[in-house]
Amino acid sequence: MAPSSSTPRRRQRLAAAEYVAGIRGGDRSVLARAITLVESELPSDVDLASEVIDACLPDTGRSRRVGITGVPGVGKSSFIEALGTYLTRTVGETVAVLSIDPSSPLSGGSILGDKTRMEQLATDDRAFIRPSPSRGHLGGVARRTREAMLLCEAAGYQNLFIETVGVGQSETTVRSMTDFFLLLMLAGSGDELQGMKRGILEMTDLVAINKADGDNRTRAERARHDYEIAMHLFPAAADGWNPRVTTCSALNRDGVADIWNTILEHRALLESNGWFARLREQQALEWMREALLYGLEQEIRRDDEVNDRLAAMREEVRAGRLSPFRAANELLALFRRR
Ligand SMILES: Nc1nc2c(ncn2[C@@H]2O[C@H](COP(=O)(O)OP(=O)(O)OP(=O)(O)O)[C@@H](O)[C@H]2O)c(=O)[nH]1
Ligand SMILES: [Mg+2]
Repeated sequence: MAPSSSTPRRRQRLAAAEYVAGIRGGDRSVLARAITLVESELPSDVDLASEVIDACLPDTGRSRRVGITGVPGVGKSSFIEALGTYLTRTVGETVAVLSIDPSSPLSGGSILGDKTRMEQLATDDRAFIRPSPSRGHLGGVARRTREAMLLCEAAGYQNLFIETVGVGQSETTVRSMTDFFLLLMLAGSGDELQGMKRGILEMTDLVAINKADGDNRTRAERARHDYEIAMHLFPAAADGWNPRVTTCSALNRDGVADIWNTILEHRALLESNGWFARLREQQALEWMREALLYGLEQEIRRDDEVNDRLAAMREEVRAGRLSPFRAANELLALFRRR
């Protein structure tokens, strides 16, 4: 398939039933078009998108949802290529890959980068790769990723990988929509252990020190040891899973099968102790909360009076003449009075 142009082409929409039938039938081009539909901000598309998602919902929930994070360049895409092809070729399962990259206005570039870094997966019949929606703030991107994920599930993909750059809030968002959270790290100077946001480590199910190859192997083993000690100090998680630390080489495809077995083991544990159902409930509730906040924000943005007042108030707040809290309350009151 030729890389698609980044200029949005307005293609004709299908009817809701056509999207649903295509998705259920595993038609990748219809799936891709349905994802474009849920990514659309056009009010006329929003209702159609909801209709498609509602119809797909009964077919969702059966995949393994895995979040993969780590700093730029740690090897997330290479790892997904290695694990993805392991699943499609050795295990014989299907894989869909989505990414969240809200920070980068240039993600048009990284899309092409990802396609080349996932060369084998990109041309694999059992895989579907969807670049991140490049526009919009995290809330919007998160909503669209969640919905894209459900569409992929309805299309029958057994494993879903969501890649996110580990530099901000996006990990929390990805954590809230996945079952298993994998953090890729590099063996560094050790300073990063201190600098590492504890919050990210605490929500991680598995830390994998990547690029454990060549001269780097020993350092990777040492880093593994350090992280094991650091994570051991965390209070035990309520779900009964003890986070682990391992090493891998996405380049040489070492350790990838072991990591997959860990993901399966985690799933089996959570299913046997009842936490898996709770996890999925939490994901659904979080989706609702996000959709509600997002919808409200959109409504507020569409209100001209509120927007004019908002523009004026920004100046007042910036100059310190008005408290941010008062400004927000006044805007809400104005919105309610409409
Ligand atoms: N030696 C070695 N190099 C690796 C390994 N995994 C990835 N790389 C290299 O590291 C570079 C970055 O890899 P990517 O897979 O693009 O990393 P990424 O985390 O997806 O990067 P962003 O998407 O930009 O955040 C590439 O040049 C890879 O070839 C590994 O296990 N060993
Ligand atoms: Mg990448």
